[in-house]
Order: sequence, then structure tokens, then C-alpha cells
Amino acid sequence: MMSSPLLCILAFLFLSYSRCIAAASGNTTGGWILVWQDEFNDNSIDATKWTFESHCKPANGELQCYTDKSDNARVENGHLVINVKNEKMGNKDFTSARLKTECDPDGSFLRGRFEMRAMLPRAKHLWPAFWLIPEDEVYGGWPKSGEIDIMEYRGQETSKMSSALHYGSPHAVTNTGPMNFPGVDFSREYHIFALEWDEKQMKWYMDNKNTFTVDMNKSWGSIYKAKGQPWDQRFHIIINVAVGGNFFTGYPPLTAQDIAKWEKPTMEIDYIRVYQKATGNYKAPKTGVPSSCLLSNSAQRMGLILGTTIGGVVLIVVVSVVIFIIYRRKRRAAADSSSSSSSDQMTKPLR
Ligand SMILES: [Ca+2]
Repeated sequence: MMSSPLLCILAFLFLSYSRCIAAASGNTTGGWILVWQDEFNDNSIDATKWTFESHCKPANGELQCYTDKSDNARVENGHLVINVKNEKMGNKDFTSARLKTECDPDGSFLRGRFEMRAMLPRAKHLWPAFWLIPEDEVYGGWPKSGEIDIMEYRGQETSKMSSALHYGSPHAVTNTGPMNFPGVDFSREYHIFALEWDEKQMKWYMDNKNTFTVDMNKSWGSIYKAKGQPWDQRFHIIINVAVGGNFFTGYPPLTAQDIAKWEKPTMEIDYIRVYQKATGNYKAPKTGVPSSCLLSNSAQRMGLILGTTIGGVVLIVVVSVVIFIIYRRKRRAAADSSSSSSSDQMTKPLR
């Protein structure tokens, strides 16, 4: 048995080491291991992690088209900036961006700590969100397979935000409603929005203060066969800024005067990080990425076209070279055989 002073020294060293590791990983609570991150420190959006959803068919009665243009989403000074613009596209008056990790083979997660440090818009009827959507719709289409909203916010209420779960059939919601944070202005300061999700609970945090807790281990509706469903599957991350829509039901509609007064129609994201624990049930089979991922943004489309073109040219060159080599060999063989036959003739003794 070790003497107690030695135990004390070892315990002190172990605790200091643990704190050191936690501090180095930017983590505050025990046991979380960083498994995925984007610090947005490169010159451009990392296409291996993020896929743009570009379309003019928004849900929820929203007013924007989503694009993959740098006007709407770009990396700037170590941050991802999503910028809403008041410009015509299709039959919409606004453009914005919505990005997802669905096409990253490592970008979907069963449980974990999901964390975003961001500054939000200051503009009436803008609706930024940091949320999770099921990778595979194991329990059916939305909302049966679930939706986890880590942060939603209205651009005219800069000290409020909300969190929610959507699930079931008929559609059920468990949510906070707008939570007020006196003294906070989400549009002027960076704050950390986080969800910790394990088999027992989901716990939401704002700047590491617990704002909302939901028990997982219960029935979430008659369409599910076991407790904890649909929260037992992989989910991927979505970040976007929408304009208007039914998130603003009961609010006066957006006017041209409101748009003229928009102070900051942008969301700046410093980082997004995902942590899991070494122990605990964080395992789920990977099911690959959907084939739609290959054609989901113009950069990837260009890459595909370029790759196909280069591949085609290389194939034509290789086939041509092979045909040329075979042709030359045949010609050489024919020439050799004709010269040998003529030399045979020359050496043939006269009868
Ligand atoms: Ca950053």
C-alpha cells in the first residue's frame, strides 16, 4: 500500500494533467474528446465538410433562395460568414446560404456534444439556426425521424434564442420558446451554443450555462417501438440563415422600411466542434453518403465535369498509344517476315 503523501502527490499530478488536457482541447466538462471540427481558418469553405443546399424552394413559408455564391457564404478572418442579401432570384426577394455536413462521411453523429461559437444577425425577420437532421430517415420522413434545434433566433430580438425537438406523427414539439438573456446581445458578441446528448438526456447550454434539459429514456410517441427513438440514430449538422416564414407567425410582416434598417444581415461563425466520450454508446453504423451529394453544389458539379473530362482525355490518350504500339509491332513483324522471306529467296540455291 502506498503512503498517503505519495498518493496526494500522484492525485495532484493526475488532476493537473486532466485539467491541462481539458484546457488544451478547449473543453470544460470531463471526458469529451474532439471528434470533428471546423475552425474556419482556411481561405475558403472546406468542401469535404460542407455542402451547400442551393434552391429556391424553402420550407416554412420562408422568403429566400439559397445559393452557393461567396456573396452569401464565405470564410473571412477565421470565420464562416453567412450573408443575407435583398436581391431578386427566381420568385424570391432574398438570397442566403444553408450548409450541411451530410456529404462528409465523418459528418454525422450519434450523440455527443455539439458546439458553435457565433455572432448572430441584427435584422428584422432574419432566422439563423444551428440544428441537426437525421442522416437516414429510419422512422420515416420529417418529422418522424426527428429534428434537433440547438439554436434558433429572431433578428429583431437580440437577447433571446430558443431550442427545440421536432418528432412524431402527428408532428410534436418539445421546445423552450424564446428564452431571454438579460444583458446579452447575440448580434454584438460571440456566444457558445451547445447541446450535450447522451442515452439519458439532452442538455442545451448557452456559454456553458444549462438552459434546457430533456430526458431521452421515454416513449416519444406511438409510432416508435422503443424508448429513446427516434434519438438513437446518426444526425448531421445544418447551419443557415432564413428570411421570414412561419417562425415569425404573430409578428408584423417584413416591410421595405424594415429591410432598409437592417443593421447586420450576417451570422459569423468562429467554429463548430463535435465531441464524444470514450465510454458510452456513441457507435452507429455508417451508411455512406447519398448519391445526391455528388451533384449538390456547383463547385462539386464543376469538379465532377472536370474530373470526367480529364478522365476521358487520359483514357483516349492511353487507348491511342496502345493501338499505335500494337500497329507498329504488327508493321515491324510484317516487315521482318517479308525481309526474311526475301533473304530466304536470295539464299535459296538454284536448282
Ligand atoms: Ca475560427
